[in-house]
This record gives sequence, C-alpha cells and structure tokens, in this order.
Amino acid sequence: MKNVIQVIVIAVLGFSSSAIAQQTYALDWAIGINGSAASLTIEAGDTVEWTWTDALNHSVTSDGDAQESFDSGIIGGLGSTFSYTFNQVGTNGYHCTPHSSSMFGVITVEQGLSIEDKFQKNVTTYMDQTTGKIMIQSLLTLTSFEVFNILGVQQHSGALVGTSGAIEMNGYASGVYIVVLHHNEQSVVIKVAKR
Ligand SMILES: [Cu+2]
Repeated sequence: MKNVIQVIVIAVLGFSSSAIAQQTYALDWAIGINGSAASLTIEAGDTVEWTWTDALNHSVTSDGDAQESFDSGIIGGLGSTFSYTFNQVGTNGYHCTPHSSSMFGVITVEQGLSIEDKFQKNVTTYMDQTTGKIMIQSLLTLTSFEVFNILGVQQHSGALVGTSGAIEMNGYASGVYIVVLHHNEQSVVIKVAKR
C-alpha cells in the first residue's frame, strides 16, 4: 500500500508559479513495498526520506544505471530513516540490497514541476469493485473531491483529509465516472469505471 506522508516547506517567494520551494517527501520502506508504492516524480532539489516500517534490515541503494548514486548501507530497526536530496534531472531506479525482488522503486526527477504537476504525477486511484469505493493515494494532501457522470452532471462531492482517502460509490449506477480530486486550488481529473 502506498503510504506517503508529505512534508512541505513552502516559502512564499512571490515569483512565477515555477518558483516553488523544495519539498521533502516521505516513503515507507518495508518488505513488499515496490512499484508505485515506492516511486515518486519530484523536482530537482527535492528530498525523499524513507522510513523503515518493519524491523528488518534494509537498504536504499541506487541501481547501477541510476542518474545519481546513493546508498544508505544496511540499516535495521523500525523507524530508521534515510534521506537523499536529488539534484539531477533523470531516472533513479533503486532497491533494497537484501530484498531486491520485493523492495524497489523509481524516483523520477524533473525540472520545473508546478505544484499541480506534482499533484497529478503522484496520485494513484483505483475502483475497489468489492467495496464500491474509489481508493486514493496522493503525495499531496487531499482537500475535497467531486464525482461527475459522463454527461458532466455532479453526482457526489465531499471533503478529503490527508494523503489517502476513499470515495463511497455504493448506490451509484454502473458506468464511467469522472472524479476530480482537489489539493487546495490544484485539481486532478481521473476516470473510473464502476461495474
Ligand atoms: Cu529490505
């Protein structure tokens, strides 16, 4: 499960929208965390902090072909952390040395990402057909949602709090819905199909 916590330090710079302060993003790091749960798209100058969420020995180690080279070394213990600040645009595959088949991800570093870009590139959603809920994970804090049918008629709306959430879709007809997620003034549009 993607469980990202966001720590944003925003300086009000008063320049263009591209003048966004560097941010620190937190990722959980434990057995079974891989793929999208361990991957982020960030901006050059941003920091990623991994926190050990199980008690095993892990490392955060860049792949051989990563843009930047980083290695925490083997660290053990629940709550241990490792931080790395990415300064070069590029793609950084990484893994845990003792558990490379179970723990791996990619930190993609781009330049000139707006807050909206960061929001859009780091939201994952899926329709849980069993519970009838749209499950959401976001790097940036979610504030509210709207759900529209394909005709653009609003069906549902409400508040969201934190970086994960669920939108109850039980009681709504099967079909395709347009979901708009909000982070303050930023928004992300996602299409989901309810069976
Ligand atoms: Cu590991």
